[in-house]
Amino acid sequence: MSLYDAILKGDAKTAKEATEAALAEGCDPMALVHDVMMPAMGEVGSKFERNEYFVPELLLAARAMKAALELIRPRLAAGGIEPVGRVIIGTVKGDLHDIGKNLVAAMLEGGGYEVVDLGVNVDPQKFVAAIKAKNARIVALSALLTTTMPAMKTTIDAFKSAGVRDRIKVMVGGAPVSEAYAKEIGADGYAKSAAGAVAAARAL
Ligand code: B1M
Repeated sequence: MSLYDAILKGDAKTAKEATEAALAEGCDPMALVHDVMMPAMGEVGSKFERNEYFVPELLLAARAMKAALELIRPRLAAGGIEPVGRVIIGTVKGDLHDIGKNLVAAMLEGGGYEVVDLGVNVDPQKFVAAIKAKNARIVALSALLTTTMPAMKTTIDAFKSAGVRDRIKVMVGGAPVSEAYAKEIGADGYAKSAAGAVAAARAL
């Protein structure tokens, strides 16, 4: 079974084996992510919209995608570059999607950033505490749901209330987020993709 089909069917074991085989054959890890894994997740999402898949199938597909990404992540992060700065990353409150956020974290690590990953469903106050404790210059917020995008604004507002907004640059991203939305909520940067996140962090 191909890696694409393994993710589509939620078969983590086969996804892992197919990824190992592709990497052993010399496939570019980033090409695997963009040309095979993300299209497979896209099809999973389309099936969900057509009521052919339900939440259990999404979970299985996510598990298969994560199994494959576990093998790819060290290669993305193996830049061997001196740390250029520290980034705090998390998926905003109410949102449990973390595959894209994990990819962004891996790309940032590969780009030489030290990444503090707060996980998913992160309360604004948890971001505030991390900013105070970790002396990071950039905070990266991810959201995958139209219903959790407003939590990005709530989080930025919490930075202002806590008096830490001026210490950091805020970068936002995730499938429903746009550059216009980033400006509207007062973020400093926006990236459409994981690779774009590295360029956005550098610009900030
Ligand atoms: Co959910 N889900 N989901 N889901 N899910 C979507 C997002 C959805 C589009 C599916 C659909 O209807 N077609 C839809 C959202 C619709 C909307 O908001 N309008 C949806 C829904 C509705 C839901 C639930 C509400 C379903 C329900 O319970 N009825 C529920 C919500 C739970 C919650 O969060 N509170 C839910 C749950 C789940 C699972 C938990 C089952 C699972 C997630 C598991 C996990 O992440 N550990 C899941 C999955 C897997 C998906 C889909 C199928 C795949 C998401 C994914 O991983 N994509 C998704 C449909 C889709 O995307 N086609 C869907 C691959 C990933 C690499 O891409 O995350 O876009 P992405 O990340 C990209 C960019 O966006 C960007 O870089 C990444 C790589 O290039 N990026 C950033 C991301 N963050 C960034 C931050 C940056 C910069 C770039 O800077 C800071």
